[in-house]
Amino acid sequence: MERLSRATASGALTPTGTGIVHLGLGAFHRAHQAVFTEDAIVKGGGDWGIAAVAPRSRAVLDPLLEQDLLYSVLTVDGERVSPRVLGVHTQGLHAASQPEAVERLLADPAVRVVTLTVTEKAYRADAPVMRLLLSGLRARAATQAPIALVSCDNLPSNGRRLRELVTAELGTADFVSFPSTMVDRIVPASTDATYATARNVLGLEDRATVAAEPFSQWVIEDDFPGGRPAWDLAGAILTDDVAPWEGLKLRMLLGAHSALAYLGALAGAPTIDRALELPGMRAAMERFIRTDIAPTLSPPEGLSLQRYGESVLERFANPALRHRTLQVAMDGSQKLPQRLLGTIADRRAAGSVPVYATLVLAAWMRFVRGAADDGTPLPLDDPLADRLRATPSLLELDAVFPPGFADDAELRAQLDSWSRELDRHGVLGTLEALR
Ligand code: CS2
Repeated sequence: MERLSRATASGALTPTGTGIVHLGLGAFHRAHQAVFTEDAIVKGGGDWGIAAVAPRSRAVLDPLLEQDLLYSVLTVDGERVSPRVLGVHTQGLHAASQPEAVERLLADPAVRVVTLTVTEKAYRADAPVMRLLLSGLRARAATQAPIALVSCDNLPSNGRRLRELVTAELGTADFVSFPSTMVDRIVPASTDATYATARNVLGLEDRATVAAEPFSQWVIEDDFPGGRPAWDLAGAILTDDVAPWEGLKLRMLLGAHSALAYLGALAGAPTIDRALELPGMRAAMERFIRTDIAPTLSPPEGLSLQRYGESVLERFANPALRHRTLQVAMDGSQKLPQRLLGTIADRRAAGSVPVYATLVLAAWMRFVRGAADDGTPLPLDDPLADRLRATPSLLELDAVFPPGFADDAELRAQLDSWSRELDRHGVLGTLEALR
């Protein structure tokens, strides 16, 4: 079968220039920021083509380069598949082997926006991708050409986080802004099944395709000193306060996502939709959302927490996504603070013990021990894996838990009780008893 390329796919967008550097060429970027940006160029114009930088792995970069930087996004919803070929990328670079080329781009005044999807664990000055960003900014200081650095990672106040990191290393840099954003679209890692679907619907071989859910959302703090694409025309919400959106996404959507990942993996569910179908799981998730999470949130104006919660579970139920529980379970030590521990801390401060949130925490602790309920080994893919496995009492780990957790007797008692339940009855028996 012929390969997707500019020769085989007519009509793909050809940007007029490169205005954006994107760091982190994963599945998420290709189905989220790239799509918003292509739509923004089509609707609002501008030389906003994207130079995409793969930090370490060439697994996506090489196929993309072989395909003239074209790839397809397959929007999947039950049985329906809608393909779309994207042409918004103008360059593809490999940070580990081409650092100078990336630095030159970061210093180029024509580039006015940098977007990042580098995952939670890269927000430290010694992460290679951050070192590269910092050296690019040092070079840029010569012209002081305005630029916005846009974190698209699932961290609270992601813009402020990035600002603190950058200014601690470079001092204040007035030519740089750090808008916070909330990004949302479920985009699982591609598998052989995704490549096969692409062949079917495109009639072409696409080794860089991604499948994603229909839902897509981007809420952006509007602070772009060098201008920006017309993302608003592409459906993004430009605002001066991202915080309420971020709380919703981190605690409600991602809290429930991680809950399904750990409880599901322990019970042997390979994917998120299958985890949600386990007996008693949906009811447990509904109560987790309603009784533990919702009271800690102040939603954006006009948005109903109940409807948001329902829509989250509907999205997770999409059987076409086949999002692996083990993929979502990855890097728990980096994810749980913003997804779960804030909810627990807020409920404790209000005087209650969040029963379901504590069950999820107990499930993560059991997951860390490395075996599913039926004894099948479970991988621990986490930057703190060694420490997690070596620590007898995980609550004492201050790299993960805020102060106070370990001394909270009521919380410990609830957690111990769940751990005993899980030991005796597994996830399925525990959920059964909750019904
Ligand atoms: C997932 C997220 O892998 C994970 O941790 O929870 O990638 C999630 O699918 C996206 O943030 C949804 O927008």
